[in-house]
Amino acid sequence: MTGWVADNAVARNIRYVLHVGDVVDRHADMGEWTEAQTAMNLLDGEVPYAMAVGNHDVDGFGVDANNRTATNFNLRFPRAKFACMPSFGGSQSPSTYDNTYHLFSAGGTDWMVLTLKWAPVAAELTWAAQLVAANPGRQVIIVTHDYLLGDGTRSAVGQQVWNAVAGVYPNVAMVLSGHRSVARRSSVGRNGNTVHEIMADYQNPSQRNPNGYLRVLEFDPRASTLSVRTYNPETGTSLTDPANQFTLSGISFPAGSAPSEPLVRQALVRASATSAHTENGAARALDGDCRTMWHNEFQPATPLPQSVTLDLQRVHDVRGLVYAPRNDHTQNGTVTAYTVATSLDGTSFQPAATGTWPDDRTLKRATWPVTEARYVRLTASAGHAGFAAAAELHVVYQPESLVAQALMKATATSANAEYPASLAVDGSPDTIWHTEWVRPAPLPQSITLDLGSSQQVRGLVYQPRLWAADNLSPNGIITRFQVQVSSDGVTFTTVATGSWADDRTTKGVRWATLPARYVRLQATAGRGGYASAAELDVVAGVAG
Ligand SMILES: [Ca+2]
Ligand SMILES: [Ca+2]
Repeated sequence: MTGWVADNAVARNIRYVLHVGDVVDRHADMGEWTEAQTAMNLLDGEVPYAMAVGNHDVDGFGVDANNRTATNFNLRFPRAKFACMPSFGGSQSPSTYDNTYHLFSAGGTDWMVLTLKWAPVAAELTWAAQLVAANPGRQVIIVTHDYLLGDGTRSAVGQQVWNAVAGVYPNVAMVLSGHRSVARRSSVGRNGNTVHEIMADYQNPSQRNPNGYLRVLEFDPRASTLSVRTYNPETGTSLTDPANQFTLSGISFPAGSAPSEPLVRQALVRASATSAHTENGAARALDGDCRTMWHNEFQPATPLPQSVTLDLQRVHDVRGLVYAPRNDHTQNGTVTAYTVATSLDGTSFQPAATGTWPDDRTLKRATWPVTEARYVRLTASAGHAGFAAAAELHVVYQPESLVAQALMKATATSANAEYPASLAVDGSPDTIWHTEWVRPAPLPQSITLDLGSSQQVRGLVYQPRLWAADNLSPNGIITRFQVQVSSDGVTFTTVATGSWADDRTTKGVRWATLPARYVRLQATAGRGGYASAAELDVVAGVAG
């Protein structure tokens, strides 16, 4: 389930993962916690996530209804792991991850996700109410375990949450819950705003189906809708009845004012350092865990400056770096003077930003004008006690503008009848173009995109076919390619040649901006001797 989310994160623009609680069935069974931890860890460095504590997750479950301490939940999902994430807002208790809030911007709207522990007590509800009131510019999604009953009315606990928070403030958009079964309602809050209350819980001890379902919530700001699908990545099946697949209209997407900070997924970045202590390699700054860090060698000490170089593995339009210092028993290594440089080739670096940061534990940022780069290098010229360390590093990018797929026509030199070229530009990562295999067409084969008119173009984004339960084949992942462009569809000029990793991650290539109406991707090598593509996009506009 979480593996599917990670695999689909870029292709589907998945911004957050929300767990409605009951991480385990038996809170005292550490084997269950280990399994849950292994599953959730697949999201580390991929997609940020928020988790609500369920009744099965607390120490008193089945024994003492008043004991709501969640010892093992906090042992396996400790606040300290998540505290330095850019979207982590804070928690009700400074020491637990029981009630948390998360801030991010998506689709032009500022959001707040608020997790409330199962059956929140008065102090927790007050904390939540104050937060919602203090953030009137944010649309709030409350995630709490017990809220609705199977008939769509609120449970006693749910009614308390409604009375204290969900029904009180005009900026509450929805309440997501689990605990029982499937139900939903839309209510009007005290201020006239619509609050969508949605429960989803798929549990059945005797059979895999209906277990293993997740909800995919797709927000469409242009249509003001929220589409909800229910999908099982293990079986590849969806539940399509109206209780499990529906579209809510009239969703409010007010324009946000918080600075948007799109981050390159850390899991796709590779890091190297000029110096690292054995236990503190550069990759520790990209693992989605605030407790681990890159640290320059200190046995024996290596003098500053030292640097970490991040390889984004493809060119992005980058404009910033977020630096999380260590947050443990010492501040040794907190970077206080820095330089950032960027590079297209990993050899020639241009300075992007230089400055100083306060010697404390807060998140730091460096920003610079948007520039094309595959490599971002942070050099620490001064640090606490003469060391350099980083708990986490994130690269901020500017989403590239893409040529509208709706205006494109795609043709290919070879295509299986059920996998035509048009499926590479239909906006769905689930559908693919694939070269013929009934009578295999040997590579090279190519797909040509007619943009409909001449455009300024500077790159191509290639989404290989994704993992799908009903089709595990990786055949056709393009591993060596050429890109050619043309103004008339007859004479083509090669603008890029290269290779891509033989995996399902989103790939790209850039070239110097030029006008073209036709863009052709020629596959010179591909998995199994085939070529396929789930989606192709053309990067429009001028670099920078
Ligand atoms: Ca780390
Ligand atoms: Ca497609």
